[in-house]
Amino acid sequence: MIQNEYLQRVYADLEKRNPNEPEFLQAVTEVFESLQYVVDKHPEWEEAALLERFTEPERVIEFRVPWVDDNGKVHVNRGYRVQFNSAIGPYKGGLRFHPSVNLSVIKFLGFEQILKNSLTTLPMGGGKGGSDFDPKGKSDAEVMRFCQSFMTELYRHIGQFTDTPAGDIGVGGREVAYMFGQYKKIVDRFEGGVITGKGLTFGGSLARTEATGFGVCYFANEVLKNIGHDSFEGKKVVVSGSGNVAQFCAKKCTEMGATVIAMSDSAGYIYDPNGVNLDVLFDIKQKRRARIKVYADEVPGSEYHEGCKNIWNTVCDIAIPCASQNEMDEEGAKTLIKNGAIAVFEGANMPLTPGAIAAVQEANLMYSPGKASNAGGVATSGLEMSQNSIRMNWTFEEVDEKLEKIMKDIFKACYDASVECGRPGDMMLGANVAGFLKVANAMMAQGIV
Ligand code: NDP
Ligand code: 2IT
Repeated sequence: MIQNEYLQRVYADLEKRNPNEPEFLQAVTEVFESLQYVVDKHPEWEEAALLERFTEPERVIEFRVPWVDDNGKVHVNRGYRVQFNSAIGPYKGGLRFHPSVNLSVIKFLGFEQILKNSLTTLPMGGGKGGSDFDPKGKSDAEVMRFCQSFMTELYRHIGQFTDTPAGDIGVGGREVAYMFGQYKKIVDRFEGGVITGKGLTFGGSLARTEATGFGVCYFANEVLKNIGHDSFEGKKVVVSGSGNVAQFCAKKCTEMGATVIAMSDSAGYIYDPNGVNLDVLFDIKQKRRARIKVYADEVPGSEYHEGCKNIWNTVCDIAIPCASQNEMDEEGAKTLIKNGAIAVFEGANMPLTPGAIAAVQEANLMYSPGKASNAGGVATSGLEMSQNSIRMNWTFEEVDEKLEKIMKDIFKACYDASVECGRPGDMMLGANVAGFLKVANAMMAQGIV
């Protein structure tokens, strides 16, 4: 519940003006519930209409993306880029290609990205984009033609000092490469810093592919150590999803001594009591682009269950949702709690519904919001841009070391803010407050823009 009068008024107005944007309103509510711990100390924010400006994107771009499939049929998708806030740096954030993409989803992601990027300690503003295009089942040639058409419009809005996109759901190395190729052809310049997640032979950074998933585990490890006086050692972990974030999250927590016993895709989940064989999983997902069901056909002792949400019925110590927004509802969270879980760390953006967050917090589980625990991906995108600017490549170890330090620093910033607000260990509160204060300070300094 938002108690503060100013925040209530801004929210009521936002709700009135954006009635068809439930995901965006959900993300704002979560943040406002935290900001009420600091807003009273800053009457100057209200005078400067700071929260009204903070919740209104600086620019929203929506465009037509026509493309031709392998049979010569013409398709039209919708493209988006929401350039939300540039107070502390150029807009930065991924592109999502998924049929569920709409303006509400892109605005919620762009809004979260402002605070996440602020937490990384790097100079990056917040933005997000994407399309309702579904890359699933499309040939490489179709994906290439779509990416080229998408970039033929997007190119005029981006640049290393303006806005730097990257990947997200449905956008990985293949898509980033096609988009970079088209950008380079149109502008006739090799501008590495225009997009991140590039291939290693054309300006990509070692460890960017691994960064989000690894970062989630580095952050989780800090929470386990400092708040729970515990570690991943010997823990049974459930990781939902089986895409980029889930794969490398599973890899790192296995390295840290845990056993990953279940993973999913949008159709269902696999259970492997012996620990998911990541060589097999990576081959199925990265090389064959096949369904996770194939894993149970190939690995003796494992099982496949239809329905991705049922993954939360698996008895485990730690749950790390790494698929999509609202993938864990209150019922899922309560089942985890009943089964004795000690922690939920978000790998995806906003994977827990408000009811699930309330249940997890009430039961006193360790919890981290995505904007803190998955910030390692965009942080390493920032490191990719740094390398592009200085025209050098750091080793895997160098990047990984910087990533780990950034995740530790984010934990500390969130923890310190939670202490200052009188709720030590509340990582949601800490992340929102620490992320916001830096942006607020910059916005106040820059005048009414
Ligand atoms: P991928 O496209 O690589 O993988 C997404 C995974 O989630 C797939 O297994 C997919 O299954 C599953 N999934 C997607 N939508 C749904 C849904 N509605 N319900 C259930 N399962 C679903 O994406 P990423 O791994 O890159 O992204 C995962 C999450 O992490 C997203 O929330 C993203 O915003 C966030 N994130 C990503 C970062 C990055 O660097 N890539 C950085 C920070 C956060 P299927 O194949 O069946 O669709
Ligand atoms: O949600 C995210 O932080 C991402 N998809 C990564 C964004 C980026 O610019 O690397």
